[in-house]
Amino acid sequence: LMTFNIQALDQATNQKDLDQRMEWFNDAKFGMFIHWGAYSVLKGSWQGKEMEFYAEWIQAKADIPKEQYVKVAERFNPEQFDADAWAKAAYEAGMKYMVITTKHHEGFCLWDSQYTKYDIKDTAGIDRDLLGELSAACKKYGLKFGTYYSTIDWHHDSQKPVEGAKGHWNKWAKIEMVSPQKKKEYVQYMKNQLQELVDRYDTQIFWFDGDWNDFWTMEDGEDLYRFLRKIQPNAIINNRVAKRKEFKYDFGTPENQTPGEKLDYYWEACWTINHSWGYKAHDKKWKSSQVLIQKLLDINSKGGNLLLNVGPTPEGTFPDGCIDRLAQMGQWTKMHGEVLYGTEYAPVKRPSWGRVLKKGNSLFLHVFDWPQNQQLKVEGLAGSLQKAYVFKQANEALQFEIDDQNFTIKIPKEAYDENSSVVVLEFSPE
Ligand code: FHN
Repeated sequence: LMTFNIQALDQATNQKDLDQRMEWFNDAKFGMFIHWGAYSVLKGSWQGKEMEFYAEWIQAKADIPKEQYVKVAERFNPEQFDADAWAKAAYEAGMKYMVITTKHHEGFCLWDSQYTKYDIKDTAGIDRDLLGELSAACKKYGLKFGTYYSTIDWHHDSQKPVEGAKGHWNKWAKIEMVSPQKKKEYVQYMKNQLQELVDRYDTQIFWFDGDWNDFWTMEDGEDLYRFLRKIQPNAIINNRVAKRKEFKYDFGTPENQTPGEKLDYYWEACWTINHSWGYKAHDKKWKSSQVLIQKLLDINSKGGNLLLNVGPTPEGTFPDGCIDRLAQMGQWTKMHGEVLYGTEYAPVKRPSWGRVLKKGNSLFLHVFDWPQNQQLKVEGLAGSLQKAYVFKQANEALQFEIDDQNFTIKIPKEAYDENSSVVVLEFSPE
């Protein structure tokens, strides 16, 4: 295997261009992930048995032979799909971009690709341009449109499961190329399809997945990263286009959990509202909107974005549990947009009572648990504090004490309510 030359890539990615490309993303803070495909038809169950693990892995977990799984894809029929409703729900939740699985590991394409018959047109007989409708709806609501593309492909004849692969990532997670020639063909297949996603849907975000296998996509001369830089220069690319452990361009994508500290590169965490990316009829364990908002703020306080996932039904609707969570998050983001978007990591010690965001010369103390002693302590703060007040109550200055780099702000009891869970600290310009 030719080693991946990350240094060679540096010429293709200088920090100034990267910062310029990532600016909208860095300000956006919050996006919607959509997992929708042939797997949605099965709703997480196979032959009457509810499967464990993610619904989009059902072909692997139930070990469904390819020819039998094609019959599942033939049943994909999103008769209630309403792109405007999806984009509107994302917009009203306060999300600034949307990333949809155009081809997940199963290999089924959510658009009529000229490079395969395994797509919505030739296999499922769907005449609608689903991605075209969705990218247009995202444009209407001012959302950036992004495309998830799996580098592993359980349907393509270039790949086969690694026999005897053990454990959680059973045989369909570890795949290998059947021959060097087939690998070349597959890399070209990917490039052809990614070109289609650019030409037809003007994708602004390439979201790759499947890097735990091999990063053949980044071998010199064949690497997808440089290819995409050329065909869609302003688009941003997640780091699973290679091995996410070594490769951090354009933005890193740790799964679900978030790091303890700020990362020294652009990054985004993805999370599900329940516990499966693809639709699982029996998974009703919806996280509360409070948990989701606190997750958003935790990630933002460490310099990252939250990509929150919805797994639509096979008919093309959002599950009920998602709709009300998204609406509740929208109420919060609408009220707190000023102290959320365009913020950045605040260089202070992370407090136990909440999370801190920075914007210009202000700090926003997002309080999750009001301290009983009515005092908010912020440690490791530099700068001269001019004014402290509860968000939207700027004319009621709060008392504060300074002890070296530790600030204690006194909060009157009447300020404690869920609509004013933010304290603003204004510092004099450095
Ligand atoms: O295997 C996929 C999984 O199905 C899902 O798409 C998540 C989303 O980030 N990514 C992979 C697991 O890391």
